[in-house]
Amino acid sequence: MSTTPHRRTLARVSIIATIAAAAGASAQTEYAYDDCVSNVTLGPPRTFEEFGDIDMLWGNYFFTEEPTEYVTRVSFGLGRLSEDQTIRIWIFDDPDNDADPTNAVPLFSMTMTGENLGFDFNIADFAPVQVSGGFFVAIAHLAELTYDENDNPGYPSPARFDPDARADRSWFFYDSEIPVNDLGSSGFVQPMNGPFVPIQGAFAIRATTIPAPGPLAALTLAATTLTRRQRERPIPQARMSGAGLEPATIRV
Ligand SMILES: [Ca+2]
Ligand SMILES: [Ca+2]
Repeated sequence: MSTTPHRRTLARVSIIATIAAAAGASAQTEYAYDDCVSNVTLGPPRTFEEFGDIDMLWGNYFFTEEPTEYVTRVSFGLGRLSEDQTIRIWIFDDPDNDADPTNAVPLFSMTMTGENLGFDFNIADFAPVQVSGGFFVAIAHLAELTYDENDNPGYPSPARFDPDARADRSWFFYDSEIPVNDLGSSGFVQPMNGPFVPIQGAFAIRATTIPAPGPLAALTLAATTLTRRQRERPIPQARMSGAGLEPATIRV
């Protein structure tokens, strides 16, 4: 008995799906500096009151192990957010691969609603984003100026970090609006080992990469690239579990 054309088509689809799944699972790399205990959060000092709301962007600089890889997931811990919990995830490529992201070029961004999950991570999955050598993965959030019952100004502290981790690969930026096409021109720029940082450390931000998208992912990437020109693609949910400790907050 011969196989019908219909069955041959189904078999081919099944094989492609299997190959794509195997390629996706076989060689994921997760880049991280934190050790899962990121117990300090960072936000603007109240002396910034005269500037009003502060746009923040903070991130980790990584080097790909292979010449080219594809970021498919960003995981990140958060501290206290503004009442508007919108955060934006950014991926930049650094053209000169010098561990300094101030001249990095934005490749991708998406918004979602973030949550302070303590030591747990918010997770964003998206179509593969190609990076080479040095790349910078960052979170942005508008730190809203508020006043307490005694009329004292204050800001949330959304950037969560691990004080035990290397500090030279984590950077943060403040401005009234972060100039993402020229990060170095931000009003305030600091690496986390900089002179204005009283507690040093690495942000709880991780990137997961694959060496190359599988055939199905490549199709998705092509479709996504077309879609992204028309609209932003928010991922609706931040995954939530557990609750964390908040023993320290710094204001820089
Ligand atoms: Ca690069
Ligand atoms: Ca650079």
